[in-house]
Amino acid sequence: MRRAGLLDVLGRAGRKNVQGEEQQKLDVLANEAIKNAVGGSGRVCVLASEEEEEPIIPPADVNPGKYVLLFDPLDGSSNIDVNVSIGTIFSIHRRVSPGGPGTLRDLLQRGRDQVAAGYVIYGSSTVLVYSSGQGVHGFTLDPSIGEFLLWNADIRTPPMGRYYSVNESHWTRWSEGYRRAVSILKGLDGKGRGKNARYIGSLVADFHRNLLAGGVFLYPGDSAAPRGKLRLLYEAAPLAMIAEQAGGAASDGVRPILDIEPEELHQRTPLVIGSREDVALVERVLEEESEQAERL
Ligand code: AHM
Ligand code: MG
Repeated sequence: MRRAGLLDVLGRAGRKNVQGEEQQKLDVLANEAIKNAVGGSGRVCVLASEEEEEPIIPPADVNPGKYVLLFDPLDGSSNIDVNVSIGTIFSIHRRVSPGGPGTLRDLLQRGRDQVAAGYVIYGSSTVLVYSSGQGVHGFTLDPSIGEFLLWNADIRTPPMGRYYSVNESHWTRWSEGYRRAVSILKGLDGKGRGKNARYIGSLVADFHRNLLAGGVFLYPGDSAAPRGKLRLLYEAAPLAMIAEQAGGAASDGVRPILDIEPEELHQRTPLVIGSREDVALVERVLEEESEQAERL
């Protein structure tokens, strides 16, 4: 990616992925790179990618491993061509099927059962953040030696944040609950100072900033897309594990993301993620609004 503008790897690949979204050349390259690196490693029995409709079975000459990998090879595709931070998100489960090639059942597990999850950001520096259930650890790539070096052994997120991050151009399609929640985050209820707005449009980068500085990221469902845009298994669940492990929270507006039982591989979910008290505030407002709607 660092040399993307110098090679013929920018722009559209000329085909659409399973979500019906235009694939970029780098989406396709990143997908192949991860499949090649992990698929043949002997550690996984099945993989699933945001860019591929079906589960990916490792080559037949490799013994199936005991883990399962789900990944979004390049998150923030619309930012690739404009040199804005993008990333890779990964989610790792232990297989539940007894042996042989992995199955759909291995892939459709609750976020709560992840053994590890994390992301890499390709930003002003390349950063890896992961958790295996004992806190969140951050590493920075030192390009002079080609190694990731520990920069934060125990990342904690502030209980309440400075930022709110949401694509407000969708305001007219939101429910009354989301409109009121975002109004409060902006301080329009007159009770607090309100938060600063920050929105990059790359989930990994928006999430990472809010993880470190404190804040809440929202991608609501709306009248055009009731379950929102983001994918449960490739985006929401792995970042939810990081958020919770760092002392934050992640919700679909009603329940913790990590408790959702997935029904299909490319399932979407509304996402409210970040500082604990901010996520709780949004959940509370949504609940009040739905109670009021029931009374009417
Ligand atoms: P992608 O995985 O195809 O890149 O799509 C997901 C991205 C997220 O990184 C980001 O939060 C969101 O889409 C931005 O969407 P929008 O442009 O609707 O705000
Ligand atoms: Mg993505």
